[in-house]
Amino acid sequence: MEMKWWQTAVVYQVYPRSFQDSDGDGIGDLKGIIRRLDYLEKLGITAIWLSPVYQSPNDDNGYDISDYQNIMTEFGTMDDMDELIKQADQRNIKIIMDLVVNHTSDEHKWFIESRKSKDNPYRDYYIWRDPVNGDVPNSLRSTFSGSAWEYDEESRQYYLHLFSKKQPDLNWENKRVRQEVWDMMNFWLEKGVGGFRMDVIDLIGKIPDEEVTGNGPKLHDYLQEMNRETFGRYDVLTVGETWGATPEIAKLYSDPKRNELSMVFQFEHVCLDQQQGKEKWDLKPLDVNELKQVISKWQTALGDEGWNSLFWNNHDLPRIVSRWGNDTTYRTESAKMFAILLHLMKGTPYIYQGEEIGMINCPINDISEVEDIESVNMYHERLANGYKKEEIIASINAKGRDNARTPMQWDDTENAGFTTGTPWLHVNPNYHELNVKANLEDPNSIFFCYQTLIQFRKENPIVVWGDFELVTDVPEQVFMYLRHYEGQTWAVVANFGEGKASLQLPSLGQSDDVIISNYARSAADFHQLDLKPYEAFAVKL
Ligand code: TEU
Repeated sequence: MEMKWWQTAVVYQVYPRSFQDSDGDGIGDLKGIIRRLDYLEKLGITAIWLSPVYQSPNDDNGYDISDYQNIMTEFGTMDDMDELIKQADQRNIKIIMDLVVNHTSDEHKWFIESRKSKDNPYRDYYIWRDPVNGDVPNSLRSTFSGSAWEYDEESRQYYLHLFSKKQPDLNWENKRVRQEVWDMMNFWLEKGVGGFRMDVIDLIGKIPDEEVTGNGPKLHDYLQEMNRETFGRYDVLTVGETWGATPEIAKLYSDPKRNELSMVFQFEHVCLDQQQGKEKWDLKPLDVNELKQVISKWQTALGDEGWNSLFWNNHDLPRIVSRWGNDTTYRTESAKMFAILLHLMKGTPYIYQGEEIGMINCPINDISEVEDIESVNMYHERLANGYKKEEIIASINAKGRDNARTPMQWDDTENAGFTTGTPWLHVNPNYHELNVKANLEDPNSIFFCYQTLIQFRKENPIVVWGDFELVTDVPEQVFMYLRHYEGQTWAVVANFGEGKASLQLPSLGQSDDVIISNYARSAADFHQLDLKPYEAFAVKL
C-alpha cells in the first residue's frame, strides 16, 4: 500500500458554532477558529474537520445548506475562510470540509425552483412522488421523527426528506445534480482544502420506491465518478459517514484499488449501548466484551484493503467520559483511558473539540433548554405516544446531541471565554474547573495526555503500521491488545471497571519500557497488577 499523509494524521473536529466567538454575538465563527489555531498546533493535530460553515437557515445547525459556495453570515465571510485555510496551512494543518450532499436546505435556490411546479427545470433535482391512496407514498421515516415525505399543497406531490422537512433529499440519479456537486467540490479543492468529510454519504444511492436508503446499488458508482471528477487529482483525505457499514462494505469504500474514499466512519461500536432493533434513545448497558469484539474485528478486518477511522465522539454523540467512563470521581482517569485505548490503535484518530480536556455531558431539566432538532422532535413524538416526560428527558440527557454541542470551555471567565455575549446554547456550569487554561497549567492534564499520544503516532511507525492483536485471557472489564511491528511489541491495557481486576504481565526490561500510563507506577509494578479504576497504560514487551 502506498503511504499517504492521512495515514499518519490526527484529525480534530471543530463544531464552529460552539468553538470560539470573536464578535460577541454568542455564536462561534471563523475568526474565532483562527484565533485558536496556535492552541491546535500545540496539541499537535494534522487536520481540522470543520462542521458545515456554509450559508444555512440553521434548522439543523448548518447541515441544511442553502448556498454551498458562501459562508454562513454568523460565521464570517469567504475572506475569513481563505484566511483560515492560509493560516492553518502555515501551521501544517489541513482543512477538511463537511460535504453535505444527500440533501440541501429547502431554502437552497434549487429547491425554491423545484417546488415551483412539476415542469420546472429543477423539479427533478429532488425526489417528488404522487400521493398513494391520498396518503404518503410509502412508510419511509425521517431520522428526525415522523414520515420522510412532506406534502406540497401547491403541486400536490410529496417530496422526500430523510432528515428534517427543511432538508429535502437530492435526486442523485439526475446527472445534472451530480455535475453541480462536482463543480462545487472543485471550487473548494481549488481553494486548497485538505479533503472532505462526507455527511451520510451511504444514502446517496437510495431507491425510495423500494424503501432502500443506505447502501443502494448505485452508491459506489457515484463515489467512483466523484473521485474521477473531483478529488482524485488531489492528495486529500476523504472520509464517509456510513452508519450502515460492515467491514466488508468498508473495504468497498476504502480499498485504494477501487478509487473511492480514504476511509469511512463506522458506527458499530457506538451503537452497542442501544437495544437491538430499537432507536438510539432506547438504552442498554455497555457490555465491554462486545466492545472488544467489535473493535478488534474492525482493527483486523481491513488489512491492506482499507483503512480505519478511530473515534469515540463527534457532534452527534454524547461525551464518552459521561457515556462509558465516570464523569465525577474518575473523570480525568477515564478520559485518559479512552485516549490511550484509541490513540494506540491502527487507523486515523479523530478528536472532537473538548474531548482533549475531558468535557462531559450537560444535563437539562426541561425541553425548553434543548436546541437540537432531533431531540426536540423525538420529545414531541414520544410524548404523543404516551412516554413519560421524565423518561424522555432522561434519554435526551444520555444521548441527546446538545451534550456535545455546549460551548468549548477555554477558561474560567464568564461563559468559559467562549463569548462576551449570550451563548447560543448554555455553557456547562462546570467550566470554572474544567477548561483549557487549567489543562495547560497542569503537566498531568488530559490535554497533555492527548498531546503525548499524538506525538507517539508521529514518532513510532508501530502506532501507524503495527498489526493489531486482541488479548483474550484477561478479566472481562479489561480491554488489552498488542501491536506488533518489525520485531517490536507494544501492549495496551485499559480497565473499564471500578472494582477489582488483576492482570499479570511479563516483567519489563527497563523503566523506559513504560510508554504511557494514567496512574503513577514504577516500572517494576507493571508485572503483577491490581488494576485501579479506569487504569490504562501502554508498555513495550
Ligand atoms: O448525521 C447522520 C445521522 O444519521 C445522525 O442524525 C444520527 O442518526 C443521529 O444524530 C445519531 O446520533 C449527519 C450529521 O452528522 C448530523 O449532524 C446531521 O444532522 C445529519 O447527518 C443530517 O445532515
